[in-house]
Amino acid sequence: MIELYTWNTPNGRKISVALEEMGLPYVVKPVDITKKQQFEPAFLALSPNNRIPAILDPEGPDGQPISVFESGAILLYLAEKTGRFLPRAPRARVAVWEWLMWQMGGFGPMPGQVHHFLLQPEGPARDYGFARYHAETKRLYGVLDRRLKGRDFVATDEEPSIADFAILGWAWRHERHQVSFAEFPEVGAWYARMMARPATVRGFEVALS
Ligand SMILES: N[C@@H](CCC(=O)N[C@@H](CS)C(=O)NCC(=O)O)C(=O)O
Repeated sequence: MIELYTWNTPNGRKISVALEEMGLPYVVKPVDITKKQQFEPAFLALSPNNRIPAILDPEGPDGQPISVFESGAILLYLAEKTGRFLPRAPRARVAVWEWLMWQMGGFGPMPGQVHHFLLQPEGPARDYGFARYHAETKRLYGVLDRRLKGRDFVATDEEPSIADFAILGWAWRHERHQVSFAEFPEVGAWYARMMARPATVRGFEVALS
């Protein structure tokens, strides 16, 4: 069974959602990042960047165990393993890569900075950091909103892809980074569509901490 090393965060939720959607059996191994467990040698052996999530698949390529860190790499690995949520047709496949990389490079790091600055003591440094990253986060929501116009899913037509799972993990925290779906109605409709999927709901409900 796949071991999922994780915590209850947006990047962690991407993988529990994907595992549930793919119907893969897994066991959660909580890594309490509030207690610095991500720096313990056993975890660093799986995830040298001391970040969750990571997985250990006892039945990797050639039937041998493999560990994977970085949520985008994990999503690609699981999609390749199962043949699900990553189309084979080249154009559709490239669209999934694009939106997965868009999430990994921006729609995660930017709202993550908003969360960081909101926890700082009040003052000019907090105000500057919040204004900068909140504006960039809202710009990204605007990009997503325009992309979703006339589409059910971010990169694919018939069913969601791993790009939807990746983006959903962060959209799940929209209130925390102070973004209202009233301003981004296409994102709000997509979010409701994704959250109506029983497997996705299970991915958000499973205890990760
Ligand atoms: N690019 C990484 C980011 C992972 C990441 O930032 N994880 C956070 C929780 S969401 C973490 O483990 N933080 C612990 C730390 O900063 O030491 C991925 O997508 O997997």
